[in-house]
Amino acid sequence: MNTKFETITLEQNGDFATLSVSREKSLNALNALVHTELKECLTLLKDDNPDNLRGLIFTGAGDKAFIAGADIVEMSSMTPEQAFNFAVLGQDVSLLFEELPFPAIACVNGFALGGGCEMAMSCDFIYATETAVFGQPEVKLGLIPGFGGTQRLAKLIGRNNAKELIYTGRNLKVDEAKELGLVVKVFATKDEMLSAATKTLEKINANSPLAVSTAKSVMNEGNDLTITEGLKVEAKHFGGIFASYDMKEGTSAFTEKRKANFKGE
Ligand code: DAK
Repeated sequence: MNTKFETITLEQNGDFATLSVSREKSLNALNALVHTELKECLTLLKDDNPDNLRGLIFTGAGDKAFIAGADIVEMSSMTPEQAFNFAVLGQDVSLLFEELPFPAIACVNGFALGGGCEMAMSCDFIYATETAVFGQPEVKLGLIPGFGGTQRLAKLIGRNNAKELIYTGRNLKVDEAKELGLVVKVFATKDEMLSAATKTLEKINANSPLAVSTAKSVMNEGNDLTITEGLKVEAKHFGGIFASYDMKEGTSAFTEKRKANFKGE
């Protein structure tokens, strides 16, 4: 696929790829071009997946920041119409991470503020370095979170914790983020984090890709439903997967005491 972007990079490594926001001088702040390129790249991965990827690592260039938020310089001169278009674009990108047919791990190396924290939360889960700092400081700028922060943060760490963070706009060090369940694992260096994320993707990829992708979409769909509605969605997909090659292969391999050879079909 076309990997020639100005503000992001996509590097494939076997079954997986690493997607990085690459505006190190501005601490990888999200401007309209970053969003446009992320949207183009993620749409292609979601719809065509030309390289048959099975997992994505999402990170920021350098060691100082994952993403220090939406680009405040660009936002400061936006008209209401441009701000609306910017919001829609950012929300589209956040939804695309959820709609990818394979897992996406956010690897947070440094500041993940505002839109950066929101993009990390759009991935399936978050790994972070010891230097990672999270926060939704929008109210300090006279804004509110606009790429899903008011919704996703509350679902991830509970409404009261999310309100305290969003109303104060305070930063959160990695230990507290881990304690609250925002971060799953913490690593000493970026390299250690990226190699652990690759190992996690390898472990996931040893399972049925179809089952993993179905679990992802059922869990994301259930996030917006009542428990009764969510269980109906689960039952529908649980039944549907019985028609798959992978289900037959996985259960046969168990009874034949051999390793399953999944195809993702
Ligand atoms: N935007 C633009 N440039 C940024 C930036 C940002 N968010 N964050 C940092 N930079 C730039 C700095 O201006 C500086 O540029 P130069 O002066 O070198 O040209 C360079 O990156 C290095 O930053 P610092 O010199 O400030 O570095 P420090 O180590 O001193 O401080 C910092 C690091 C992360 C604490 C600090 O840079 C900082 O506070 N940055 C802003 C963090 C922030 O407030 N982020 C949240 C942005 S608000 C919406 C949808 C979504 C959103 C809004 C609306 N709609 C629905 C419409 C989302 C809003 C946000 O994300």
